[in-house]
Amino acid sequence: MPRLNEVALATIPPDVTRPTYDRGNTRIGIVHIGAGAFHRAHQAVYIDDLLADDPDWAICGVSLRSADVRDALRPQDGLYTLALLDGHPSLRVIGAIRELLCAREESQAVLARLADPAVRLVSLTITEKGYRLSGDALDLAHPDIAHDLAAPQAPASAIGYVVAGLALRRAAGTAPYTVLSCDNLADNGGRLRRAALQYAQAFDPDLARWIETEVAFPRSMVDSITPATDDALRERVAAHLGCTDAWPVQREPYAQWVIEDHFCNARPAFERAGATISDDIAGYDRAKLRLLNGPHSALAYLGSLMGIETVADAMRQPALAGFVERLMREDIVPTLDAPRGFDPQAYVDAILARFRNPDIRHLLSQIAWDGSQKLPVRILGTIADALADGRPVDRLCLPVAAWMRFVCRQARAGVALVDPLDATLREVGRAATGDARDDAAAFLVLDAVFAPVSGNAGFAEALRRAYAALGDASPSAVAHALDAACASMDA
Ligand code: CS2
Repeated sequence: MPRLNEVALATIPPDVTRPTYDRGNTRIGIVHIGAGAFHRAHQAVYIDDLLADDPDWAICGVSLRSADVRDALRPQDGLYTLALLDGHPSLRVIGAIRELLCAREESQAVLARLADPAVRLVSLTITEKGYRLSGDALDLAHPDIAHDLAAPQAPASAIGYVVAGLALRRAAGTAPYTVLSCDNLADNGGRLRRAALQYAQAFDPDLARWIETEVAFPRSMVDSITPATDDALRERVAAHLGCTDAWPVQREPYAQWVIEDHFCNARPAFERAGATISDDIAGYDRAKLRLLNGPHSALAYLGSLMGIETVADAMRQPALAGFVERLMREDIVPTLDAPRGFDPQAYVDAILARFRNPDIRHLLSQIAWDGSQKLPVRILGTIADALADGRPVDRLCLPVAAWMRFVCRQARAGVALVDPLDATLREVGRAATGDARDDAAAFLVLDAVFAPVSGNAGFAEALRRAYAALGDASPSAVAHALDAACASMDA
């Protein structure tokens, strides 16, 4: 079977949507760092919708370390297939990515792109851990950051590249690019800005001042459920297209992108592709992180302990589905500062329906990755707010306790965790005895994880209760704890 590329594009069946614009006429205007599945299923699709009207915004997709995406897509001229998962999955070939680079192997080419005046936007999806933060500040001791500070012109980290590119532009008298974080972090733009300033300050205070006054770091909220690519998808795409695609992507039909209206250089007309440009995105941001990502992580840890594989399967378990719904409506919604016109209960309804979508096989194990990075933004901030308002946090603590049990179980089984704190977590997990007081104390010293509730005695007590409530963390013990958590709140 031939490989998907510009030539093969002419042979694919007519029901597959494809670029309506002449790709050869487009110009690269965006460098995107972290060209993984989420970027390709989300932001690149919005850009694909815009290129017919404005060809100046094609994307150069950069992976920092792995050459896998470049090696899969370069032979395909950057083309790949998006499957939209609903009752009748539809396929679409996306043409927005014109160039793929692996920074570890092609550092000079990445820096040259960043310096190119035609590039006016640098966007990022590097996941929570890619920001190299410890609590709210940049982790200057992280090996990548230490490496970059010693040789800022030859960086390894995302922050290192963003700042190196800005330094080249400043030296050349080129206007800076806007830096747009598209990760699931509260105040993602603000955090990235502070990290970039802290980093630049450490080796070139003049550059830091220039960045501070000249460069915009808008915040954004991104949303679309994007299960990892599997062989079933590759086979389905090949069978339909009549050519192979080494790395198609899949997602639910729903997508949302809210972007703060704060740019220091030109920008694409995102709103024409359905994105929202807003002055105030903090409300959207918080609602999404707390009401979608928080419950996702709750399902991931509680569901994994119960031996469940996917989000949709978890939603078919009455104890789990009932618990998560109560968590959302009664514990999380009161902590939101909802944007005007936003109906939180309708938003909950929509999220629950998305979680139940039977056409999506979204593995709980994928969501369980990087718990040490996700829990602070997804659940612990909610707990901190609830405590400050004097509301009960017992139910909110159950997913956190389930994460701890999950860590212990993986550690005992000798299974590596996908988590930057893997080594530490495995040590804590191996030493755990099941005693709520001792185990909670061992986890609570992980400052970077528990920063939002640091030193709060009420939280520590509730966490111990939740941990004890999970009993031996067997499926039946977890189901019992979930029922009991709902019943006790009714009493
Ligand atoms: C998920 C998110 O993997 C995870 O941790 O919670 O990727 C989630 O599917 C997206 O944020 C939805 O927009």
